[in-house]
Amino acid sequence: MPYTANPTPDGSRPIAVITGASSGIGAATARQLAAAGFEVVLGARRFDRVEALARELGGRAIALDVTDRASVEAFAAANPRVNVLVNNAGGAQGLEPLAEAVDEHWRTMWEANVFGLMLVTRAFLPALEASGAGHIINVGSIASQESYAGGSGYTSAKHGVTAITETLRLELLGKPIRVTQVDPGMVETEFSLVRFGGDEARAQQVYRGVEPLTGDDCADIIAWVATRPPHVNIDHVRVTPVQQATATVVHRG
Ligand code: 8X3
Repeated sequence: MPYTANPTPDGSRPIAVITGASSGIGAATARQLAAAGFEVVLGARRFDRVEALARELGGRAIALDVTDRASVEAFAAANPRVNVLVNNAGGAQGLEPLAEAVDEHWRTMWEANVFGLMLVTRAFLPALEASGAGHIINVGSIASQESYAGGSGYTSAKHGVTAITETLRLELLGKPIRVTQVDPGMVETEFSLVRFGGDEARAQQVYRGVEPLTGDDCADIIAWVATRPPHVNIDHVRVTPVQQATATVVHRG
């Protein structure tokens, strides 16, 4: 659905920065925000993919590792103006019970989903405030609100995202910055393939008998929240396929 970006207070073209923009929800968000009139700045580790997308959308691509402070600070320095920041980078690794937790999986998940979120947000806060009408949109997960067996590394990291979103809402009160969290359930992207280390058969099982959300379904919500009037703050949106009631209760047809 087409939405239209709000005019900026200084009349300049609004700029949206999207992390993890090389695929899935991030890439779909870049497309929809560009269609809404934003100039899009795409950050991702896979620079070749993000560069091609930026070219297609008339935006800019920058190599970005959200877990690396120097990379994040260079990314922010290259983008002194920003109106909307979509913190989408993140993901899951493994589905082991805590008794068999894999240190490297936990480190990766906490670094990407939590520490990286802090680094990017901290780096862009001055520019978001200076814009006069900034917006931080954190992409969480159904795992930001629920726990499930085997998921403790990912669910604890995504619960951390919720804590950060809620904290920002308190700390930024009185400043012209909106804060939103969008929590999707089952979305067919590279998420499960990455989680299961490239095991396609296992990844496909996750969506067996379900019509999952697409990256576009989530991007539609992100574009919608980003284009509400500047005084309206959508705090939280949770979205699942109609066949998914909770993280673990799914109707498979
Ligand atoms: C992905 C949803 O249920 O695999 O964020 O944690 S779930």
